[in-house]
Amino acid sequence: MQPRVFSGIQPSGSPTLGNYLGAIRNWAEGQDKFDNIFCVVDLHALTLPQNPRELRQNTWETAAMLLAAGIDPDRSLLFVQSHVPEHTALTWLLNTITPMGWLNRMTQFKTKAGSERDSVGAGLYNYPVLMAADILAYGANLVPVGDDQKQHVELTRDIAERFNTLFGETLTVPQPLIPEVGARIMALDDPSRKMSKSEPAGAISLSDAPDVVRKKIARAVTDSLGIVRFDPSQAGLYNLLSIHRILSGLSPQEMEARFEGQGYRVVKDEVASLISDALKPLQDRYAAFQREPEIVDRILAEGADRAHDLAAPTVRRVEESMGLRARIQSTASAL
Ligand code: ATP
Ligand code: LTN
Repeated sequence: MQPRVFSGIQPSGSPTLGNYLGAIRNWAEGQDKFDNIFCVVDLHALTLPQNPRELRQNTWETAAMLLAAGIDPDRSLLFVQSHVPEHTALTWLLNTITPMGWLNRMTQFKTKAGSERDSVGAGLYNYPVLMAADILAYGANLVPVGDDQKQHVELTRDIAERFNTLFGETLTVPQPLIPEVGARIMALDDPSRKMSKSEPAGAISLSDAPDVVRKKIARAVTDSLGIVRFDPSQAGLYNLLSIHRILSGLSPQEMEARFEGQGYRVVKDEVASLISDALKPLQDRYAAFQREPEIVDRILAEGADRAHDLAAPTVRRVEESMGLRARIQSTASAL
């Protein structure tokens, strides 16, 4: 049996180049190697204020973008998180065994809550437990994510292990799958911050037209050294060269040789062209889904049914283990 992969993306805005290079592209490429489940995590998006109409629109767009980026419904299960009630049911059960101290350590909460710690919704604090429920409900073995989600996958492992210790072997302990390059694409306007769809100023959207891409890359923050080196201390340039590297397939040495004696303008022009070339086929397929939106709706409806069939037995086992229901199987342990 192939290892099972589960991953998710929030419909909190327009998917970005960071989402694509850090996650979506790898999901699409791994489809033949794994048993794949991908989810548009709308309940996670609700952890920060959303306009209901925009959330509905972003959920559809994100799903259509995943399909346009090569997620193939014949090889992967694609659905919307809120359509499958097992996610919230399992979240509550896992909440009861997750120590507050573990959640207090989550850096994403600290970044997203900022100085508003007392006024943000409790859902933002619980966010990682919902993510653990997403993964554990399907018994996923691998979780392909960008670098920023590593801590949440580690927490998911801890929760699964704790559950198994308390109630007997029930949950599969997953592993993160983080790409060697592209795991952390930085914001164009501030290379110390990650590119993020909820902060569109520094982001390239997957639907940006070539002239928009060119303008955004031309304005990307670099430095005044004027030397093209693949060196993390030149953060802005390093970010552009990392994007180049993934899309062109050139090694750092090859890139340094190619740009020797050239200014940053040349690098930026090439990076912009590489991005637009990579996005073109995706944008064409996306436009086709916009013309026939019911195709996407049907894929999501079927996905939700299949996801429910997969998740329900796990949640049932968790409930049985915790003493909420009578056990069905006669082979149950003495617990
Ligand atoms: P938000 O801005 O709402 O926090 P986001 O753009 O950070 O959203 P998510 O939906 O939280 O994106 O993440 C989807 C996937 O994309 C995750 O696997 C995440 O690790 C990855 N990802 C997000 N941003 C980047 C980035 N800048 N570089 C690489 N991977 C990224
Ligand atoms: N928290 C993730 C999105 C997410 C996810 C998941 C990723 C929600 N559930 C399960 C992997 C597996 C993020 O990218 N911000």
